[in-house]
Amino acid sequence: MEQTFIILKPSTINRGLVGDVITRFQRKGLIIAGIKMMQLDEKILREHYAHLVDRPFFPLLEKSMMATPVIVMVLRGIDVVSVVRGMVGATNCRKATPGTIRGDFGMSGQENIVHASDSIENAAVEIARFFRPEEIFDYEQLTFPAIYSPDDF
Ligand code: IDP
Ligand code: MG
Repeated sequence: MEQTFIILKPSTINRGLVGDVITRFQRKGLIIAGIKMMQLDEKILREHYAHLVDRPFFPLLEKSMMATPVIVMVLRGIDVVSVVRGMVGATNCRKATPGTIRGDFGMSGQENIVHASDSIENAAVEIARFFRPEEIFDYEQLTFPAIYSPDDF
């Protein structure tokens, strides 16, 4: 089943929103396949945000992403990459639709609560960057038959 990669950014940690954000993913019916806390450094951020290293705001982004440890997660579900991007909302929290995580929990473009992979290909690369294979668990959550119909597969 498809997997995506999430970071609960320092804005989530500092604002005490860890439970609220994870609850949203669980209520949606997404399976937590991996979860841990870690301190990011310049090396991993330059890889993770390679598409932004030349942007003027990159030093500020780097500093903000290292401000506290973060929580990284792997979520599993059918079409999970696009489902989670929809749940997360537009990059700038002020423009994100109410009802999305960024739309409901933030007011900033940069301090925007979560990272979520933007494609299946990038999800695979990001999961491999942040997790060892043995940190990702393949198990059958008991709610699974209630979340999906055989028709969904
Ligand atoms: P995304 O997180 O919605 O996928 P990206 O364009 O991949 O957006 O940017 C990665 C992160 O860089 C954003 O989540 C945000 O924290 C930060 N960022 C993006 N654009 C800007 C900007 O114009 N100013 C400040 N920070 C930005
Ligand atoms: Mg992105």
